[in-house]
Formats: sequence, structure tokens, C-alpha cells
Amino acid sequence: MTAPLDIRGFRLFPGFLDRPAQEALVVVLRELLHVAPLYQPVTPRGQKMSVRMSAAGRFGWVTDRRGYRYEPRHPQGMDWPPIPEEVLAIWRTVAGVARDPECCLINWYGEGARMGLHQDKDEADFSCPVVSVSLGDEGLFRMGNEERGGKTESAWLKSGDVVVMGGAARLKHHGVDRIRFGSSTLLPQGGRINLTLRVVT
Ligand SMILES: O=C(O)CCC(=O)C(=O)O
Repeated sequence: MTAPLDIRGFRLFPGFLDRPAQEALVVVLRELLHVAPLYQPVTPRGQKMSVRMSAAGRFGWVTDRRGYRYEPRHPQGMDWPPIPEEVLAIWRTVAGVARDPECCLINWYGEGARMGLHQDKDEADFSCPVVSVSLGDEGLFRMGNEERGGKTESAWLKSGDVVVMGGAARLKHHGVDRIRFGSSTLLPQGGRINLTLRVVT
């Protein structure tokens, strides 16, 4: 494993997954999304998010008119499927903590989808990082500060890249300004999948 790039405490591992590993992960995720389909979440203020979401693990992160929270079931009522072993293996290599993730949030970005700057702070234990895995089209990832506002830096995340948001970066704002739709051949219909692995309790 080559040394990660450090941007404001965000540790970027470019090309962490090679193409065969990315393809294998897509196969596993397709099966998973068959069991726990993507849905379009709504913010507490009632705005539809542009990404579609699902999850795996003991908990999924959800948002609706009742707020942001972790839930043990998909909005359609079924249990979330288990986090695939291939995904756990990534966490165990880079996370640097003894605990395994309890949530693998799955975000799917179609053409024009984005994610505003936000903090991941619905978890109980901030000593555990959030680990992100990117697949498919490139996404422009913006990294900011713990407080709102101030300078930010951006990096294009490519298919197979992994980012560890821990330590000084754990509560820093981050988001995805846009994707380069069609920039990758991994997903035949285009689009970007991002997994974020989280310890929840
Ligand atoms: O899509 C990404 O790269 C980031 C996703 C994210 O920020 C999140 O799920 O909290």
C-alpha cells in the first residue's frame, strides 16, 4: 500500500482498488441493491436529495421529514443486508481501529447529482474514522473545516480511490460538487457510487 496523500487530515489513497477489484465490488453491490434498493431521500426540510441511497450493515443512515438518523431497517421495511466481506477488508486495511463498521452507506450519483458540504456527526464515537470508497465516474470532492465556511480544497476522486476521514479530519465539512458523468467505463450506464463506512454506536 503506497503512502496516502494528506489534505487537511483527509487521507487519500489513489487507486487503492485495481480494476478487477472494482469490477468484483460492483457485482457484489448489484446483488446487495437488489435486496435493499436505492431510494431517493428527502431532507428534514422536505427537499429531495439528488443522490439515491441505500445501505448495508446493522444500521443505515437515513433522512426524511423526521430528521437525520441511523435506522436498523430500510425505509421499505426490510433489514439492511450485511456489509460485504470485500468492503470490510478495505476498512480493516486503512481504518486503523479495532472496531468494524456498522454501516456502509451507499450513495449513487447520476448525471447532475451532488452532495452539499456537511459534517458526518450522527455517530457516537468520533475516534473511529469514516472511510469512503469511490467507484465509477469521477467526483469533485471538496474538503473544508470543522467550523462552517473558510477556505476549502478539492480533489477529483476516481474509481478505486479510498479516503479516510479520521483524526483531525473526522468532523471536517466535506461534499461532492459535481461528477464527470461518463468519465469511467466501470458502470455501463455511467454514474458514481460512493460507499462510506461508519462505526455508529
Ligand atoms: O460521495 C462522496 O465522496 C462523499 C459522500 C459523503 O460525504 C457522505 O456520505 O457523507
